[in-house]
Amino acid sequence: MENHIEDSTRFSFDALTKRLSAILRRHGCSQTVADILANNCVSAERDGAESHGLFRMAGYVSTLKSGWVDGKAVPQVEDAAPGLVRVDAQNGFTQPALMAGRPLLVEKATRNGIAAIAIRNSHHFAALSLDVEPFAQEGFVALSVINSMASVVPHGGRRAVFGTNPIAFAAPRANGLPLVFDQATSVMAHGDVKIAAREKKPLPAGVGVNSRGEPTTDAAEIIAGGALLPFGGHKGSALSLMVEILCAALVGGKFSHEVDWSSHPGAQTPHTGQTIIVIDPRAGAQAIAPLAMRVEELIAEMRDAGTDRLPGERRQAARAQSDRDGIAVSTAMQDSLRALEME
Ligand code: NDP
Ligand code: PYC
Repeated sequence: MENHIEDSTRFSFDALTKRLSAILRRHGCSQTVADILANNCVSAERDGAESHGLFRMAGYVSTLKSGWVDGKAVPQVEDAAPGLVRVDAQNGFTQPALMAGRPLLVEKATRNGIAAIAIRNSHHFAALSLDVEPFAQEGFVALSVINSMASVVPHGGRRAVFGTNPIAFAAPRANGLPLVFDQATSVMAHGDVKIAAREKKPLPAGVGVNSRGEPTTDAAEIIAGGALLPFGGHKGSALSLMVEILCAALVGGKFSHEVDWSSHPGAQTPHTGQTIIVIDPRAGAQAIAPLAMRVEELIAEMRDAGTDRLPGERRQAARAQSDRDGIAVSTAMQDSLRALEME
């Protein structure tokens, strides 16, 4: 399907996924990995997650070419404990590792009421919402965290130690699509800073500092040796600290400040870890109201209090439009994809 509007063209999900998969294959991914990553990237674009959709393709290709990541890695799943699955991604991407460990994780969460997956030796360069939402679609509550590369100054600190370290949460709703939030623990995601730098747009005050540690609203200065700040001062900083512990110390991976890709020029994907905790709200809950109904009650109260936008609603609206009309791809992005097809 193609449908031209202004300076973009709309493509079907499948057409775009096939195209991205072919690019990833061309640059060193196995067919399995290429299909999983392409699906993930197109899903983010479909959901209006500009900083983690097609925009990431150039980074994936550059990283594959640098030899920093193994695009053909086969993840090793370990049955670590009754409530814990560990996966060694073998220096591959995180999404195939999650896919490999998922059946055992769901089995354990169903049997125990709760289970976690701890993925190490992995690269995540994507939107975290896509990792948790499918669990809520199956009736589970899911919470995931992921660390990245040092780009955020801890509260009170003088240099970047934390990654932008997002937290994503998903819960089923009785009368709607799952409730999902997905947010970096920095004031702004690094991807959005890169987009602002490309478009030469000033950032709001309070996003980051330059290489001398002075406040700046220039995105280019943040990228060139500057750093981001955690959202909410010491509170966001504490959440980012927790993400580091859950994604490095717990899983056996690197802290964001330990990611050193200097020997692989062109590398962009953080080589870190991921943790997902999955809870089955149906476990032992015969005597209490179903969680999905209670979520609905809370949302009704929020609406009554005046809330007109829930987290995830913009994403859902973008998805609905993409499903209806196709996914809009700008002319500039089409040029960029064409270049990756020729490289
Ligand atoms: P945003 O600040 O844009 O949004 C964070 C959350 O708040 C979303 O769930 C969003 O819902 C919701 N939201 C935004 N505005 C409102 C509002 N006015 N009222 C109610 N809810 C609102 O996200 P970030 O910039 O922090 O993160 C962007 C993406 O970057 C995420 O997908 C994240 O996973 C990704 N990322 C990935 C990293 C990695 O290492 N892989 C590192 C850092 C970030 P909605 O989505 O509907 O707008
Ligand atoms: O946008 O902050 C970000 C990011 C880091 C790694 C992947 N995305």
